[in-house]
Amino acid sequence: MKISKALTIAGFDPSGGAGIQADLKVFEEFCVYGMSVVTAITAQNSFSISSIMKIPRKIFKAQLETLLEDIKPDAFKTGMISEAFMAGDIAYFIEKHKLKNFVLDPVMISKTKVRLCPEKVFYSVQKELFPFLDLITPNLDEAKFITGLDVKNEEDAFAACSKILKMGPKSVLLKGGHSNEEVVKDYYFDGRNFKVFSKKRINTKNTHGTGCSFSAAITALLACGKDILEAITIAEDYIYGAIKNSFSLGKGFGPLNHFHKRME
Ligand code: PXL
Repeated sequence: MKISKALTIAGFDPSGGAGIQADLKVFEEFCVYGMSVVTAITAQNSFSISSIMKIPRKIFKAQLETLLEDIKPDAFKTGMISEAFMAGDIAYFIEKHKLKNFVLDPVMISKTKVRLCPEKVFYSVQKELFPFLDLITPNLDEAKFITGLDVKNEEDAFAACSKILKMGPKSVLLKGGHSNEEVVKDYYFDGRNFKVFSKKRINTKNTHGTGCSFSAAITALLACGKDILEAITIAEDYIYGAIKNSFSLGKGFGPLNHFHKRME
């Protein structure tokens, strides 16, 4: 029996909705064996992040080194990167172990408006990691930060995606969920194919960890051997179902329903 393996390099969310916790839950839903390297421990619930401990370099690097000298993931993703050295260390191990199928979710600010990746750190991410990316999944704010462009329509989206591709990633999925539109549009571009995924907006506040879960689903599907566009197409449907079946938990933003497929 061949079991596909995926790795997430991300932050720890005790509330279970975002970060490593979300990623591992999603990997499991696609029958992919999940592994994780932690970048930061957040103290958070559904409405706030009260404290963050960034993982010191020695143990961050040791996690990657020890894991990867033994097991090679079929695909991997990064989420919250809290220190500049992490980008350099990840790049080093990508080259050393010839890691493939890399999805980067440029996590910058949490839903509760806490900065998870300082701007200065993101410049290191850009320099060290963009050249290795098979896919980057920015939301509108992150795309604006990366490109300086406001995306208000399809033409803007094409321009922003084109600009990001020039920085190294092989493909971009620009997520429109943070717009105020009734139809949510995600834009995919790989330099040849430009595709728009449109969905009717689901009105719910229970969307904690949507970005993490989405990039985790794509990563899991890449680990299973799907190509990027196929992986995104399946992940779009999975996330739509997970938002549609999301639930209230705590006083703030509840989580997605990661196991909705098993409840049908
Ligand atoms: O959704 C962004 C995100 C990523 N990673 C961690 C988080 C959050 C948002 O709260 O806590 C660890």
